[in-house]
Amino acid sequence: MNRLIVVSNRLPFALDSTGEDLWTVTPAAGGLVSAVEPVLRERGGIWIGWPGIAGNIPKRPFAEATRDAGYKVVPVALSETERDEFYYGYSNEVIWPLFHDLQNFCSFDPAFWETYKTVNVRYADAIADCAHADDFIWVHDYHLMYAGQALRERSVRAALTFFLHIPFPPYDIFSKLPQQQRLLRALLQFDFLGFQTRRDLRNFVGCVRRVMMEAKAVARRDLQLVRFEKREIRLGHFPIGIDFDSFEKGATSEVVVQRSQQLRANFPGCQLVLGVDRLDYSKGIPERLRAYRDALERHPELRGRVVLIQVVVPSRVEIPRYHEFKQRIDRLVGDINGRFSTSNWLPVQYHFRSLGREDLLAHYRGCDIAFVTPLKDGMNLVAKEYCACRIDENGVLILSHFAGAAEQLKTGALLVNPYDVEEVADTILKAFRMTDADRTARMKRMRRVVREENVFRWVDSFLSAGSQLARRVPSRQRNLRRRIPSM
Ligand code: ADQ
Repeated sequence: MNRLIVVSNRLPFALDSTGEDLWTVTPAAGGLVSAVEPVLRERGGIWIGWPGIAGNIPKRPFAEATRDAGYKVVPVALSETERDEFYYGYSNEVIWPLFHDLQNFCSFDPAFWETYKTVNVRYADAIADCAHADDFIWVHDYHLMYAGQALRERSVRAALTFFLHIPFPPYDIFSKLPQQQRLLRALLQFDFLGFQTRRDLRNFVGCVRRVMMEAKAVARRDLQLVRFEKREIRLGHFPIGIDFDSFEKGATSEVVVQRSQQLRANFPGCQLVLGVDRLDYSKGIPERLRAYRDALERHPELRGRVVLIQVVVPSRVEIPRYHEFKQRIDRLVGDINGRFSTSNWLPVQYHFRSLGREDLLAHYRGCDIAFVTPLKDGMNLVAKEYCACRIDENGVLILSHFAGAAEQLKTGALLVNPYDVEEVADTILKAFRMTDADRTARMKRMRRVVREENVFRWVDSFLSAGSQLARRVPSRQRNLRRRIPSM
């Protein structure tokens, strides 16, 4: 078994200073950590990433935080300017909005690209310092797309693989990126590229065909190859899943059952509609609120009989656009509650905070309808977590066509275009009126998919596709590697 080196922007925990030599360690949440952490814990390896504080990394708290990890943790340090220009700047004000088809939200500041490269080179140095020829290097996500190129320049001989957690946009949108060619060239330095869905893979190949004239894309049955600079890069789609059993088991625990009953008891006679999202304009929260308002306006039978529980986790609030976006949500919630509430019914319950795991599970278990309507999303784990927690096989999922999860859950979910306020409003009514038999039939189908295509299968299929490559790479491609000039 090759040694695994996982590389991501953030480590699976964040350090934070709470005063003179006082530190807190907060475990990171989210899909990447819950997918990859158990694998590294079980088989050992190395995790390289940033511990979430700008400036020097304090030795003692870092050592304490990583002592029992079960794998080696290698920190990468970022200065405040690097955090601002690499993380907030290029990653989250250029790539994130562009790859979610929201090019008007981009700030194409040339300084961001320079810092993005500098930081990616630092990650590559950290990898090169500890990598051996037969290691399997797995780089994650949009923050580190340039790392492949920096690794090639360092003649790292291990298998270089990359997985993109967010969507890959179509050419018409990607072509707005000033660094389009440099970025594709950098990505093509990896040996193996994984995407969430067929759509993303197709978009990537389309962009390679249009932008990289010297690359040749070849489709062979279920394998997609790109030939570039005398190398073969393999591509595939690997929809990320969740730890189904752990959500299902958690949802049966006594405390979760009690809290979900409590939640329901707070809103007697109402169906509960749940939105759970990070604060992000890609998640379509204002559009969802407008659709809910339209549903209450045009379908009076819903008034007093549904409650929307919208939970928003604070995220990237340092970026001004996120701050403005929160204010828009606040105003819409105020408008809906001001217009429709009665002495004993408040149509929107809005929480701006992160939920603990038991509360999150209690919300999944206790709510009749999940309202997951991103404008675009790589996958969307909330949709899958909701299904895993519906052990009663009841519950309706309203899901955006533009979430990666739609490809797998379309046989059970009510799919909507999140921009079509009227369609979404009518779908709320449809969900509200749906019979138990229909709910069960749909939920069964979705649970089967989420159970089978779980996170362990995701890791296994990526690693096994990649390990075939690790066996292939030494003989065929390593000889062909040559130094590639920096762009
Ligand atoms: P995210 O954009 O973070 O992930 P998502 O897949 O929905 O989006 O994951 C969010 C996670 O945060 C879920 O596990 C959810 O349980 C948790 N969460 C959300 N709101 C919460 C709350 N209020 N309290 C507590 N927890 C909350 C990126 C991509 C996605 C892709 C994942 C994994 O943008 O498209 O699915 O990576 O690849």
